[in-house]
Amino acid sequence: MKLITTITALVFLASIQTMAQKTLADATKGKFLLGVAVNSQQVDGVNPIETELIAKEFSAIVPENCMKPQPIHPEENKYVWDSADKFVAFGEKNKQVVTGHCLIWHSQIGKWFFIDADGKDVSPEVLKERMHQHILTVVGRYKGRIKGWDVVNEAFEDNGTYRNSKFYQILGKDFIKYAFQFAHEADPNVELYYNDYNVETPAKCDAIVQLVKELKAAGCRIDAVGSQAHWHMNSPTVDATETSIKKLKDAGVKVLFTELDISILPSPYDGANVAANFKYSKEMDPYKEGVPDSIQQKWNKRMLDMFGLFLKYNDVVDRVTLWGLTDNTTWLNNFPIRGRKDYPVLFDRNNQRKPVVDEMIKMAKKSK
Ligand code: 9MR
Repeated sequence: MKLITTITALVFLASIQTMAQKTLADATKGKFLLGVAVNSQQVDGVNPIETELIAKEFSAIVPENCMKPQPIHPEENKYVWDSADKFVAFGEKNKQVVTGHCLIWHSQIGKWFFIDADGKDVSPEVLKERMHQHILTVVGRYKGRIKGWDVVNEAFEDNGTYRNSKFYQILGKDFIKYAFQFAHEADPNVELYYNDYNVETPAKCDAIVQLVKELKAAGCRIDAVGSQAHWHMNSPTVDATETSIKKLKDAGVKVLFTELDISILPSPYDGANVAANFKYSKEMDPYKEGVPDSIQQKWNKRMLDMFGLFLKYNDVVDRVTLWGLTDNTTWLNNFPIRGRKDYPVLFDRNNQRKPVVDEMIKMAKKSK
């Protein structure tokens, strides 16, 4: 009898152990991909613990910076492939799904893209041809090795009007259609995404839905809308997020949560426009010495509420990607105020998985 009790106890302990060791990527398998944004140091193995966690804990990766127009195409006749090549090979080695980010964006793009030798804006024809060359070259290089591309990033303002970017000024809204056409031309099998932040804002969501309809009507391929999901403690609401998922689903596209992080800090600003920058003050950086338990519990609840939505809509939610591996490496330590201490992702500053991940694993296992 005693032996049986001991064996039962051992089996129980072993199963708890396996449960605790299971990754969130395993638990979400068949529901959606679990991704992470990766920087070049992590691909290079500068901190081997980080590199190993990325390989082990996630089923998909996206490059945090190295495939953006500026780093990959800094001058008209110069492409820099080194980091992007290593990034794609890293994903293949780890059997992860690789996404490209991003082909056309108003930010992190060389000034040369929009001007001629005299520094004047190029004509619509020249800009269109530069987009064509850029997209054919970049997408073409990784043809067959990348599942999908963020084709156009952040083309709308929060009020639903088109962002007055150089692309928009020179080509009007058709620059988006051209980008999707060129990407499809470069790799007819690759998935194509439109990506933006504050997708939960009704006016912006409606504008994106309208764009999806127009692209489809023009015969363009668009597989999904990427909702960046740079979220805060109180915004967006779970309801607003659910509404945006439903609207996109009704528009006939998949939904990807492409850059998920939930800032625990007070914020003077709710967007993700990288140009935003506010002055540092101690009041805006309250958790320098650690997060009080009551606040951590609130953050956990918020992460779990949103995760519940991803699971509920897993018929259309194809991927959830964290924007950064650890609290140490997150961009939010320097945005929109430089030099703060934020805690927005799933691994802490000691590269430890946060306890909330076990809760997420349990939720994923329970859901259909
Ligand atoms: O996380 C990226 C950061 O390292 C870069 O300095 C920044 C520069 O543009 O871009 C950050 O990533 C952005 C992403 O490419 C697009 N959506 C907003 C992200 C956070 O700014």
